This record gives sequence, structure tokens and C-alpha cells, in this order.
Amino acid sequence: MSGDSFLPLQEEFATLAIHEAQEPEQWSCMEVVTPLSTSTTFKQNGPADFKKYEYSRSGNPTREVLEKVIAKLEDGKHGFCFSSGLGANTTLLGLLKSGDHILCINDVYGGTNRLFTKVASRFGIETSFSEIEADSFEKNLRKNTKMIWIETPTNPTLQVCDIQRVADISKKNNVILVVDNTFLTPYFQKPLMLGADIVVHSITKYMNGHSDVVMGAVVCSNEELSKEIKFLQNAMGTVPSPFDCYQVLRSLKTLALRMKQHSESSLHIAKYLESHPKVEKVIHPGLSNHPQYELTKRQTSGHSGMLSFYIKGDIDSSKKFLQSLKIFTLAESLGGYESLAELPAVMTHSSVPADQRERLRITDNLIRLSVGLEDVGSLVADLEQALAAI
Ligand code: P1T
Repeated sequence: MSGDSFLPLQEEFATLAIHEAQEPEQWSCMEVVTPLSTSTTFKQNGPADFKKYEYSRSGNPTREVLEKVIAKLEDGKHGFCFSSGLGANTTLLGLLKSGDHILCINDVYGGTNRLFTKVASRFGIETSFSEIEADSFEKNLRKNTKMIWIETPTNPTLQVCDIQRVADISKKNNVILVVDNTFLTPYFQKPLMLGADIVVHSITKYMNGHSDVVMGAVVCSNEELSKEIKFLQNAMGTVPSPFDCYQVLRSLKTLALRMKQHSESSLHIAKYLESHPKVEKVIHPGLSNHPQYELTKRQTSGHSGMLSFYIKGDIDSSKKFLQSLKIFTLAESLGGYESLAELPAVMTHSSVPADQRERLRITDNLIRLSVGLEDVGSLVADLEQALAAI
């Protein structure tokens, strides 16, 4: 998947993930592994005279290392970690005020859609939705648009949005561009290099990759915006626990290896499903029949373990298929070492209004797979027997 026709992979990615900001010399015992610092508070020499940290919400040694690593991997200057992906999104809403407008990509994680339309609206922040094409963003800008929000590839229909073109539009109109990079991670896509102002992550997914931490992150290079995000992180209190930061630091050391395997296996499975008579259509940005395949090659170094497909049949066929799986687990979330399958229409995207789901073709026969790190042969065999059960 990450062959010649895609952007080249960053050569030193794994080295950075393992070593960036983790020099043993910075710790008093020269620890090779970044210590887990659980103290909520730090002794001061005199009132308001502290060495580096004062209170763990404002700054924590373990979290700070993780924030530096994530910033480096995204080719950004400043990283910030949050209690969840939605916690990161919520904090970014603090950059806006009543009367401002967010122009959001139409196919966005259901929870982000709910946060914008059901919560931000209570504070006078409006949201409207744009089609995936860059022109549509330009057309739908309003006088009060202060933020453009995109996910690419989108969740769950895996459409690909031209980051560079949307960045040009946002710059021309003095609007902040936020890109949710959860589905690809910086291993495959670097939105800041393509002109985005802010990258946001659900670290819960590939970045942690072990389905045992809920966390979010933001990366930004603009000094003024970064200062504001740092202020909001402390003022809103949306921080993760040091233990979770420790876990994610550990997970990132294998991110490159994991992403390579997720990528290879998901493409293998996409091709298998394409040839299956009970499958109507497969969506995978690494397939040459994907509508934005050329764009995918221009802006990414490959694709992750995510794919979606339409099964031939109705909700009962989908249910039967999902309940027949033995290795794929029927569950929400994605990006872990274990393979997951779900029905977005009634699970992750049930909070998206029905008419919006209909327009996006998030139908009762759309299945989303997160292809994990099991042997790909056993995954294909599992899909085969579950399709046979319909
Ligand atoms: O779950 P949390 O860490 O709060 O992240 C929210 C989030 C943000 N952005 C994207 C692209 C996401 O996919 C998510 C969470 N998504 C799921 C739980 C899911 O199954 O799609």
C-alpha cells in the first residue's frame, strides 16, 4: 500500500517515536523509560517560586514528554493532550465565541457532530455542513465562519478531502482549519505540512492502539493559537491522567510497525471482499476504484486498517453477519491490535440525524471494519464464514 505511488514514508518516524524527548539525562536516576509521575502537586521554594511544575493539571512531567513526542511526529511545534478525543474537540471550541460559525465536513464522527450541533449551539456557536469537495467549503463559508473542521478519510464512509485546497481557502478567508487525523495518524498523513492550522486526534485509536486508553491530542505550530490552547487546557481542565500518558508513550514506540501491518491487512481484506458475491461495494482509499484515489496518493503515504462495505441485504443481514463473526469483535471504536466490526447507522453514528445519514449513505447495510493485527488468513476465514451465515 505504501509503495512508490504514494508519498514516501518519513524515514526516521520510528526513531522519533522511540527517542524524541526521552533522553535519560533529564531524569534524576537516568531512567531509560520515561518515569510515571503521579504527583498532583510540586514543592515550591517560596510562594509562587517553583522549579518547573506547580500543579499537575497545568503541567505534568510524563504528559509533557508525550506532548512533545506527538508534536514532533506531526511535524508541529506544540502538542497538548486531553482526557479524550472529544475532550480535545471541546477544548478547541474554547477558541470560538457566541455568534461564530463552524463549517464542518458532512461525514464526521457522530460524537463530533453531536458536540457541535447539540452542545456548542447552546453557547451560540452555529455549525453547518459541507460536502467533501474543496469548492463546497468555499461556497458555504459565511461572514461569521471562524473554523473549518475536517476529518480525512471520513468516518465511516472513508471519503478523502483535499487538505491543501481547503487550507488555501481557510487562509484566504482568515479561518482556522482543524484536521482530525485519527484515521491515518502522522505515520501516513501530516496535515500541518499540507497547510492545516491545528491537528486533532482521538489518541484512543491507532496512536494508543491497544484499546486500553481514552485520550485526545492537539498539535499546533502557530504560536498565538498554541498559547491560547495551552491556556484552555488548564482553564477547562480537560487533561488526561499521567498513567494514561505513560501507556501511550509506550504504545507509540510500535506505531510504525503497527500501521504498516494494519495497512497491508486492510488492503488484502478489501480486495477479498470486493470479489465476494454477497458484498455490494467496498470503500477503501487504497483501492484504485476509490473516488479520491489520486488525491489519496498525493496527500498520504498509505492507508490504515479502516474499511467499510455494503453488504447485499438489509438490517437483518447486517445483524446476522456481525453476530456470526468469531475473530472480529462487534464493538465501537477502532485502531486497536484486535479487529473490530460495527454497524455505524445504529452504533457510532446513531446520533447523526437520519436525513444526514441517508444523504451520506450510512445505511443499515454499511458495515465498518477496523482490521487489526491478527493473521490476515484467519481474518479472511472469519469474514468468509460470517458471510456464509447470512
Ligand atoms: O472517543 P474519543 O477518544 O473521545 O474520540 C472521539 C473521536 C474523534 N474523532 C474521530 C475520527 C473518532 O473516530 C472518534 C471516536 N470514534 C469512535 C469511537 C468510533 O468508533 O468511530
